[in-house]
Amino acid sequence: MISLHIGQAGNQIGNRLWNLLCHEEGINLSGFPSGINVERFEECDHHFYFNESSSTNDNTSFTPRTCFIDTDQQTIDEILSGSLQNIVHSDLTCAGSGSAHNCYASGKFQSGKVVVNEATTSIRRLIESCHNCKHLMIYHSINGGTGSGLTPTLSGFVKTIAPKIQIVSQTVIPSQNICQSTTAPYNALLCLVESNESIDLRFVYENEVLYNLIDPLLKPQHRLPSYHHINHVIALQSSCLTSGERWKGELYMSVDACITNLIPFPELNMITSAIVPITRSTVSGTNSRAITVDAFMSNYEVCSINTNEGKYISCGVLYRSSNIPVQEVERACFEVRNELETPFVEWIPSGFKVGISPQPLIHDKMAQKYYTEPEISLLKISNHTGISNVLEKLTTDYRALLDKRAFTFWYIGEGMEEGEFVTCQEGMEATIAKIKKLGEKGQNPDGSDDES
Ligand SMILES: Nc1nc2c(ncn2[C@@H]2O[C@H](COP(=O)(O)OP(=O)(O)OP(=O)(O)O)[C@@H](O)[C@H]2O)c(=O)[nH]1
Ligand SMILES: [Mg+2]
Repeated sequence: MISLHIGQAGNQIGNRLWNLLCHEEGINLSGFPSGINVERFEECDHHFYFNESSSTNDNTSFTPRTCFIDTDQQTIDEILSGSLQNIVHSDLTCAGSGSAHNCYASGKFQSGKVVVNEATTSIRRLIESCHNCKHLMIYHSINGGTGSGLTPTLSGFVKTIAPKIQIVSQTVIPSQNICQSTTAPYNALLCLVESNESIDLRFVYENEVLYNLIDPLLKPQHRLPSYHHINHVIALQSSCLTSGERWKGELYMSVDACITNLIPFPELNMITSAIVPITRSTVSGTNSRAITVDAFMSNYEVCSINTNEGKYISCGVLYRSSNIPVQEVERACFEVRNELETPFVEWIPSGFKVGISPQPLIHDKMAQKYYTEPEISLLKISNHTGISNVLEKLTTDYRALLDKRAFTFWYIGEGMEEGEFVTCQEGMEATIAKIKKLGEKGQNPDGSDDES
């Protein structure tokens, strides 16, 4: 796995991610075994996230297989002078000479141009440094200019030089009710449509939803959620997703299997997730049945999707616990699907992919202050027809700006063609129509209905 952190949000999430991964794998922030939990360290496949090297005195050290990229030097300086300074050195970073000032076209053309050669060289070197690189994970927000404009170029580059690498993204999309920048709808839609072919699976997050989820956890300590807190949830999602590959157990689920099971058609690649019982203030149970039922009956999703409306297309459930019977999990999933009648599309008879990691979820020091470490936790990842409402809201905002041709001169001035705006809108409208059709009763994926 190679991790790319693009733009300010991507870099800040990266900061939390590598603090967490080092802590849970038993590696200190200088890249050496920390000696804290020897068992956890020894049972882990560190090669999933790290490159290993031996130094002269036979000390094994680990280097994150990652690159921190931004058009803005300041973001990179913060990484190089922050908590990761002894493990992320400047050869794992690429900085430009000025931000893309919230304009996708600048991130794609002008500001992006300054950093793109160095970034592609670094990515090529990272791919060559792995024995058999299977996945690349991109962390970014698509509200600003760099995370939206540079990502399609870099993911397209990876698909050109290494088409077999599966690209997964952890994408912060504009929130429905909080204003983050006036041009966010353009940046987001242009990026989503342009990178749709190169990104195989995309996990989406809305900051507003994350704030609301974790606010009750912080209230008792009179704290308000900050990026620090919500970035931890995004980092935790990656940690849970890959936990089964790093600590193999009886029912292990690979990232590959996850992609195959979740994506029935390439364009339906937007996935929502929920981590239970982390993102809530009360723990309703400590067995797999209780948390499975809770994860499906309540809404802990990290984007503004209502899973009680619409239908699941496919779904993955990944448990983390050192003591969890496979039968109990299988029984819980059966119950959710059949007895509680969770709505699934009719044309996928078995909508679950199940995995168990024997390594329980843990938090690094910063996060231990706010989050609990349950004995059993569950990451639920869903391809759900409700994502069409999220995309529709974004498209409505995009259309409102475009109808007035507001701000388009900035984009055209940076090198975009005016026609691209309409093509993008039409592309997204077609995707939304397809998702909605899939949720209609008796509707087959090819658009025909059961009676015809
Ligand atoms: N979850 C999360 N969201 C962030 C963070 N920092 C910024 N954002 C969100 O991302 C949006 C802008 O994205 P940035 O990542 O700052 O922009 P950028 O990709 O650096 O692009 P430019 O600054 O325009 O070149 C902001 O409006 C925020 O909504 C962060 O640390 N975590
Ligand atoms: Mg920036």
